[in-house]
Amino acid sequence: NEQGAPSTRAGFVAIVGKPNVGKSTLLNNFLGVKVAPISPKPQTSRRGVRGIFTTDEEQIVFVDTPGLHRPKDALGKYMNDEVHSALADVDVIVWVVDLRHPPTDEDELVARIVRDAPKPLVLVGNKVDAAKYPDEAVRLYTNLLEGRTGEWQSVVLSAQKDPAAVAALRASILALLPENPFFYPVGSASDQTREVWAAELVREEAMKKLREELPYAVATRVTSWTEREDGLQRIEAELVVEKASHKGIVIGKGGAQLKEIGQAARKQLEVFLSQKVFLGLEVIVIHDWRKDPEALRELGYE
Ligand code: GDP
Ligand code: K
Repeated sequence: NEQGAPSTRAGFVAIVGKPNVGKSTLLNNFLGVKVAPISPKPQTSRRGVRGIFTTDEEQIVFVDTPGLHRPKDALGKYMNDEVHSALADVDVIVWVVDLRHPPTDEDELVARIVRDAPKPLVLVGNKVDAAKYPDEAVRLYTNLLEGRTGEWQSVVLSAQKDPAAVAALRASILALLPENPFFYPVGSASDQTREVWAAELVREEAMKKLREELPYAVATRVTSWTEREDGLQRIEAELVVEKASHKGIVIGKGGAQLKEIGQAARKQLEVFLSQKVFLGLEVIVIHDWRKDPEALRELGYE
């Protein structure tokens, strides 16, 4: 720009579509290298953030669209302000459909919403790898957008099997974003997975509570991370100690210590993820893990 300052693009993107068309698969592959939201700007912290993709100059914040998870249930409150204002608030809408099948009622419901949304739209015909009549399907889905006045484009791909196509789609989305400063500052560890990031956060909280007792002897890892339909993030993590005697210290009297660690870590996770979190913590013993190269590698210490 005129001041010579580096200009950045950033914006909010909603991935919509009926269940099972591949939205989560697409999002996960968009993120590829996942970046943890470090500390959101105050005005953005209330959104349901699903993930963030950041390059040196660009940032996509993928957000939830309340009310569009189960289009069928939304039928009654279809013209519901919630969905419309959620979509009016984003910069780009990505509508995912499953090319293996022709549109259903649910697709038509979603189509009606996105057709009228005043935002750039990308129609993604997914699962082309398994579609018998992809061209025909694309035509049928495209027909549902008839009458749309706003800008739109379409792409056919396999979210699961074609990373190059997913990357190309991400590039087209980036090109549609407005000039904006980043909404989330970029963390230094931008090549972390969300699991590694969450494990580190749990470890930090554990270290705060255990500082005197166990300065270095706790490692953490996330063993599972699933997401419920309503957005709840269910995260299971392990605190790994070196000795059976350490286990008792981490757990504390009647489990009080572990409970405190869990509560503190859960609160942090909820702030950063802007989602409700269930955090399950377990303490396990791997004898002398700090001297065992394999254990170290497994725990993320290269
Ligand atoms: P969502 O409910 O829209 O988030 O859909 P998911 O991402 O959970 O995917 C639903 C199912 O479709 C899963 O079993 C995926 O493995 C599968 N799937 C997703 N993308 C593709 C694809 O490109 N090709 C094929 N054949 N299956 C896919
Ligand atoms: K899903």
